[in-house]
Amino acid sequence: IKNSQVSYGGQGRHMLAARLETCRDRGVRFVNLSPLREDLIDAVEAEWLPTRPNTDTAVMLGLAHCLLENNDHDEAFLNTYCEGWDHFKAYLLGNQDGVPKTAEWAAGISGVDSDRIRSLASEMAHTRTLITVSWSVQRSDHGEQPYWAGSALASMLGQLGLPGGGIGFGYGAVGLVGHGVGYHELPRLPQGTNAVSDFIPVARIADLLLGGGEEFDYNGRRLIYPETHLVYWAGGNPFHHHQDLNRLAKAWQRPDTVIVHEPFWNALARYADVVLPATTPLERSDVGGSSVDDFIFWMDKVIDPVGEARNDYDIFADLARLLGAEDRFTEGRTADEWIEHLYDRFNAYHPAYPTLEDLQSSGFFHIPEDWNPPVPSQIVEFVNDPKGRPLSTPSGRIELYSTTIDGFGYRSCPPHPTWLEPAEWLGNAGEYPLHLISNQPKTRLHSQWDQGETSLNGKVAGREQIGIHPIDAAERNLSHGDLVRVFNERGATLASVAIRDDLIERVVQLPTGAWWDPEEPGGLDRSGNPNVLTRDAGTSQLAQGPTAQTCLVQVERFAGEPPAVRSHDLPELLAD
Ligand SMILES: Nc1nc2c(c(=O)[nH]1)N[C@H]1C(S)=C(S)[C@@H](COP(=O)(O)OP(=O)(O)OC[C@H]3O[C@@H](n4cnc5c(=O)[nH]c(N)nc54)[C@H](O)[C@@H]3O)O[C@H]1N2
Ligand SMILES: Nc1nc2c(c(=O)[nH]1)N[C@H]1C(S)=C(S)[C@@H](COP(=O)(O)OP(=O)(O)OC[C@H]3O[C@@H](n4cnc5c(=O)[nH]c(N)nc54)[C@H](O)[C@@H]3O)O[C@H]1N2
Ligand SMILES: [Mo]
Repeated sequence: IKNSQVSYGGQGRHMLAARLETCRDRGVRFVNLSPLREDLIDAVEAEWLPTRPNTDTAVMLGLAHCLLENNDHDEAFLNTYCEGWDHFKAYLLGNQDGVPKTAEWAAGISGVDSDRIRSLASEMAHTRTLITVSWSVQRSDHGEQPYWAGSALASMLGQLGLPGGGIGFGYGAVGLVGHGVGYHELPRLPQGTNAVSDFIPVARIADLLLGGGEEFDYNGRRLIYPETHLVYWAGGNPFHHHQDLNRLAKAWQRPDTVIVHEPFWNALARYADVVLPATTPLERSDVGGSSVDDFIFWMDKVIDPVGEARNDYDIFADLARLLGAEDRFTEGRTADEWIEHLYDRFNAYHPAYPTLEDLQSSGFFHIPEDWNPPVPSQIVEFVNDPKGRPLSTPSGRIELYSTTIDGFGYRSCPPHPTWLEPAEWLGNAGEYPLHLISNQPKTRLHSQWDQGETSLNGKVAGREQIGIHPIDAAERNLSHGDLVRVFNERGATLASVAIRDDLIERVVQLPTGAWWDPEEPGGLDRSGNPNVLTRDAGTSQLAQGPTAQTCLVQVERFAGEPPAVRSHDLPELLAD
């Protein structure tokens, strides 16, 4: 629920909590496998199976082994719809590595009771079961594996394509779940084509800046980090989203010039050579909506642009003029003229929608549900007609073993779902004994409006709160509200202690989004930003995604005079 208030779909009305309660009322049982109990609202009366971070793949393999052992797996489904069941089965049985992936094996890794893994597997096989895997588990070392293992487990249950069965991804992160609205059109800007075909996986930005000319693996290709002399950044805040911010700050010194568009004086603006002040949505008008929500909005300009702030569009239009491409960029329209043009054209094809003028005066329009009924998903069509509606995989089927990935020869991503020990986890913790969960913040979207009232109300003395188990707090002689230093070899930050019994022992939780506020370059962060601690390494050679949730830390009482938080201070402006 924390995450479904601000993301796409279901924003016109927040309905996810009510839909979950309806499920409960109809007898759906919820089982929450997570280090945090609060990942499911109390109202659904979930059973919480406390799980060590980054061990989901082991739990799923353990469940899969139980199904196999008891002949509870759907052999017919596996043979009809899946590729490579024999390979995966051999891995579950431990034929090659000598390690059968039993419930006891999974319990030893994950901390989930082996008897409960056994009984859960049986319950899953003998009732309609939906497995949902949150997006968060991909942000860890070998983060590809939990999705693949989950898909394999769901295939063994054989309920894919059935109502209320199968597997879903990211249900805890979008507001559209249970919405009953199909995908629909909205007015939108033409996207053009990028003249530059070079690219990097987004999480590899520091590697790019530090490693010009170096080669790296990505999805079967060998790519090269180009020499980078100029960074132009508009939208997004790398000093929020990136891992190991002290490393990023060093990398950020490499290019000759950094130009950013930013409405606020956050770390991105502070670390740029040129800051072009951009307007916020409150300083301009727009049409708001999402292709999976049943509302469209007129977003009226509330105030005139503050200071010298300008719309991103106008900044880019001026640049296009200087580069001799103004007409191609603007097609002769101002930002407001584009809104009119795009909306009117949309309206011509969709005459049942209000005119722009009507939308402007009513403020919003509720799209009737029967205008865009949901269409059957790709998986339903595939299950109904596996030959006629194949999946987009190379074999057209669900691949429990991938010959394509086998061909890549990646040690960090074998050709079938595999348990691989993460670089940092409770199973190898030493000097840094606590696993840090840095999840999405309750009181913001990422780093946005960190300076606002809602965000500030969630902090103590301007710093984020770190959740810690009573036993770990007692070991460190910590009380609620104490100031602590959270650290590892990558960095250190200050946070306020919140003692909680809804997370597991040796797990601490510090949400993302506090504006980065180092005392000096590479020094102590004063605001409680977890990304000075997280590791900057790719998930694997396959996806090279970020691995923020693979992170061990230590926590100690902060001795001495606490430094003031300076992240929201404004710069001193020099008069012309
Ligand atoms: N309020 C708010 N809502 C948001 C956002 C925001 O910033 N603020 N951001 C939006 C965006 S862009 C996204 S991508 C989504 C993200 O959606 P998610 O990825 O689902 O969100 P998180 O809150 O990071 O993680 C959800 C939970 O995963 C659990 N978790 C962490 N590691 C593990 C693990 O190894 N195993 C298991 N089983 N559980 C684990 C944590 O307990 C955490 O609370 O949220 C969206 N919604
Ligand atoms: N440790 C850890 N790190 C994470 C995650 C995690 O779970 N743990 N989650 C990751 C995920 S899923 C995501 S999506 C990323 C999010 O990372 P980002 O998307 O980079 O984070 P935001 O804070 O939303 O950045 C938006 C920036 O745009 C600015 N802005 C707002 N409106 C405008 C505008 O109209 N014009 C311009 N030019 N700028 C504007 C804001 O001031 C802000 O600085 O973080 C990632 N980082
Ligand atoms: Mo995200």
